[in-house]
Amino acid sequence: MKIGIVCYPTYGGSGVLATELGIAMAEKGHEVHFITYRTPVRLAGYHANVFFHEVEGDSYPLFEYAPYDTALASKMVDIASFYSLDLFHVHYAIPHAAVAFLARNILKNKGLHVPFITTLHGTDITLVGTNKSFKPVVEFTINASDGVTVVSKSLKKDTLNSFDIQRDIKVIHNFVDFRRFRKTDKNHFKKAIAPNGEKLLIHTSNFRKLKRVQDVINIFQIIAKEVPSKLLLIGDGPDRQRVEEYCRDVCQCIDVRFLGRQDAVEELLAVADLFIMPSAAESFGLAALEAMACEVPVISTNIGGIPEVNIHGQTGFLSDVGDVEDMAKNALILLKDEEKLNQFKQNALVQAKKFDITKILPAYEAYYQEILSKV
Ligand code: GMT
Repeated sequence: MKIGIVCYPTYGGSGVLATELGIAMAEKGHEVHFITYRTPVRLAGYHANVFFHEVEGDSYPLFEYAPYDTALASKMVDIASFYSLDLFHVHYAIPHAAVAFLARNILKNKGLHVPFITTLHGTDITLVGTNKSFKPVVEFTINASDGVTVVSKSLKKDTLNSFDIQRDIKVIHNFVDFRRFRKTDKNHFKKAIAPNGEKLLIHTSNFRKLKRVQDVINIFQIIAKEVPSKLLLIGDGPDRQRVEEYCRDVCQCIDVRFLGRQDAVEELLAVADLFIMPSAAESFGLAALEAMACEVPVISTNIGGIPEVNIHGQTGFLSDVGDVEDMAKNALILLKDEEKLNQFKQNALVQAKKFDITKILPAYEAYYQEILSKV
């Protein structure tokens, strides 16, 4: 198949998943064309069968903002026509589903039938999508897509509850690539970070408000009073500065390291004891899955799709959003009992294997075929 993938190229989960999916499809022999405004962060290096097409929006004195949607639609039409694409797979509804709808209609007018599949990832439904500035367009374009997938059962429920949906929606969970995310021997790292055998806690996110990174600091504060520990915070985003200042105020940042964006996050996960995810919204929790693949149990909230990944009392623990005492208490149960911690580490790996890319990829491939068979 010749597949056009449209996604955000940034550190967000939707862009990460879209990129990993595209690369895996290309490795299976499909021709994959990424169409977006910058090289996606996980598209490092050369991959046979992978093309990248940058969307360039020219500025003009009349535009306050360059009209990205129009530039993207034009690029999609150009690439689909020149490379004879079979289908588009667009990730994150806003604005990609509406743009794909436009591109599909322009191509149809030229006698080309290029269907599009929309994958809903989370905040395009739960936060941004229901904003009245976007809702009518999101609802219309979900219904007008040739195929729609969501990344969890929870997100499917949210979509059906928030919009008037007149079509099937297929659940295809997030996945993890074990060639990259697995426990490796990085003990020299551990010695450098935790020289006295302290426990190592880790959080990765894009530091948006809904990630509640300040809760991570508060959880850590409680834990560190009872068990010698270190905390690594990986990532960057709008809340980083505020949280770093808060951290300086409450604990002078002793034992807490802000590492910013890290490409080799799996090397840090490989030495971690617990992953902390106190999010207020999470359609799936890809970062938690990547941690579990590296044998790191997860202390998280019970929101959205997280319970489909992190099993309470087996692979970690679930708490209500904002209940930092409960999350700290749960973390301490594991940190104070080496045998239990090791059991949870093993359970986390077993659970993560259910989401191995080699199991999830065929579901996407079959769905592509199903949509193409209807054209
Ligand atoms: O929250 C992020 O980091 C980015 C966001 C996105 O849409 O780009 O991620 C969403 O998609 C991921 C991949 O499908 C999911 O694993 C995340 O749970 C989801 N984030 C939210 O729902 C907040």
